[in-house]
Amino acid sequence: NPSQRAEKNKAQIKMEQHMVQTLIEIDGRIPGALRVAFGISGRPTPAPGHHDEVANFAAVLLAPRDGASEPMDCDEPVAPGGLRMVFESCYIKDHDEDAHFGHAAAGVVGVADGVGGYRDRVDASAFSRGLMNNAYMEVVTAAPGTHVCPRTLLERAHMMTAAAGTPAASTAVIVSLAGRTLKWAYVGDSGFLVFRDGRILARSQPQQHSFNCPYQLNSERDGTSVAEAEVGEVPAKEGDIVVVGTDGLFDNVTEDELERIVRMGTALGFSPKNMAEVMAAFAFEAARCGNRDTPYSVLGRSEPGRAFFTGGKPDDITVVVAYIVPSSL
Ligand SMILES: [Mn+2]
Repeated sequence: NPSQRAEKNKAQIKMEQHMVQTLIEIDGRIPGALRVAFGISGRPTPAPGHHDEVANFAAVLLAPRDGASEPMDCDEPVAPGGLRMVFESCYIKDHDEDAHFGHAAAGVVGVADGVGGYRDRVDASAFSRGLMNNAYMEVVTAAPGTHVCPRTLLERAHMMTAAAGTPAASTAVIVSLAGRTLKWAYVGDSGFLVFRDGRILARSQPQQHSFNCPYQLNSERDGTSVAEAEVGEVPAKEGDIVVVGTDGLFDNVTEDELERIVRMGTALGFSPKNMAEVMAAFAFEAARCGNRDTPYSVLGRSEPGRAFFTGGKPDDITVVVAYIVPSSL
């Protein structure tokens, strides 16, 4: 029916315009200091003879730290009262196959990334969406106050998604605040970082069969089982910042760059939303930059036949940022 098709086209164009507008808005929020420090474009040059305040600010705030002081965990007094998680997310679509969920009261967030190799056969976002929907439903229907075990949650979500015969495949990561402990479980290259005092305290290591071929969950017997998921935990502290994301973030932004964004964002009083947007926008720019080195290009160059491989990897970018705060706040 032509009029339905016209309506659909109109809706599509409207959505694309909205997306472009969103990107411009997010882009406008990348602070000038970050642009200087990371050499990305879009900042007016100061007039000759004028002091470059932004460059100065960047130099002071973003200088790489020396390795002198690792964060101390055990010898600090534990503050009275409990902890909770506040989180926000930013999603910049490419093929729109990423999915995420979060539940502040239960203290849990997760992201999933539909494997693009299924794109020409089935809806490649089916498994990632199913997985995150099922995880969310499991959390909302749990008794209030339940400490979420990410591995159990991922296992249940996987079982439900597979039982429905959901097509395609997905990587996934779930991080929870269970009492005063941060716990995680992940499969493939969706990952997380925990920052304390502006430095990385804990991080995921991608599970890959080969370059660009991560472990993945699917409905078949040949997929990865949640028994192979990487799991772990670390005691949480007020002020910890958890960043959970898909490879669209981690392939395009280095750990050092994320550390610097966290330090700058903390100094500027960023909300979790600010932090997520700046990270996602930075990943977006880096992905489209042909001549800079990214984690993707550095790893890619070690592959045969890719000696001159530079630049980023355009992809869906999902960033969830969770702050650990006192439960009284
Ligand atoms: Mn991806």
